[in-house]
Amino acid sequence: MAIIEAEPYAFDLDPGRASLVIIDMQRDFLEPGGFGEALGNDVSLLRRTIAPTRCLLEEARAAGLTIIHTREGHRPDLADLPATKKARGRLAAGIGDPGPMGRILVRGEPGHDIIPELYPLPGEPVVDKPGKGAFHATDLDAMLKNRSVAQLIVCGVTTEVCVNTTVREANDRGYDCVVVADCVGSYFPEFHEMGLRMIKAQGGIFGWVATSEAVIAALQTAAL
Ligand code: TIU
Repeated sequence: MAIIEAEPYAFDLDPGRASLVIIDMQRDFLEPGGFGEALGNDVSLLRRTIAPTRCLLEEARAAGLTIIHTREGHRPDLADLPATKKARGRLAAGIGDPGPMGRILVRGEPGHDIIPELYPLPGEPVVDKPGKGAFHATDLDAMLKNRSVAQLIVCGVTTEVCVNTTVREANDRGYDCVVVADCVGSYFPEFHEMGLRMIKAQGGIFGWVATSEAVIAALQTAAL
């Protein structure tokens, strides 16, 4: 066990039962020309998460944590794309349509893939998810249970959308979640701030919030 200095109070990390879950660090959200930009967003706002997430990923790999990556996207035939999700935003170029990085949010297209800085190693599961939450219509819960994972250290984008949805899903399934403040990001700074406050309020109603520095310190202590 190791202690992560966190809010609203210290988190007892059990590295043998913890997973680093990196949510949707895809080119479609972090690079120009993808889905994020199609929605009218400035993708540069998310890019500050890359360097700290890379450091944490390397430490988590060294500590032997289960590493899981997720990607939001759809089958090439779009059979798993709700009509409502396709219609939302009345976008000129939306999900499934061609863009500078291939068909937007479609599996197998360049824009759908994970950014090179955080690319999964062979053996690290990648969960392809059609929704905002990583548990909806995926085998994530089964994979975590098969590995006896009970604690999730959560990074990724965006704070108030896929990160919050996933943490809420995980919380209801009995997982303890630590959201890493500098490794999650939003196109809206105020939503990022409130997204973190919503998680840790009321005694940690959905989980904990910590810095990557604090998580790395705990991982290094556990390794001693
Ligand atoms: N639009 C937005 O903020 N996010 C998403 O659509 N997906 C994720 O958060 N991954």
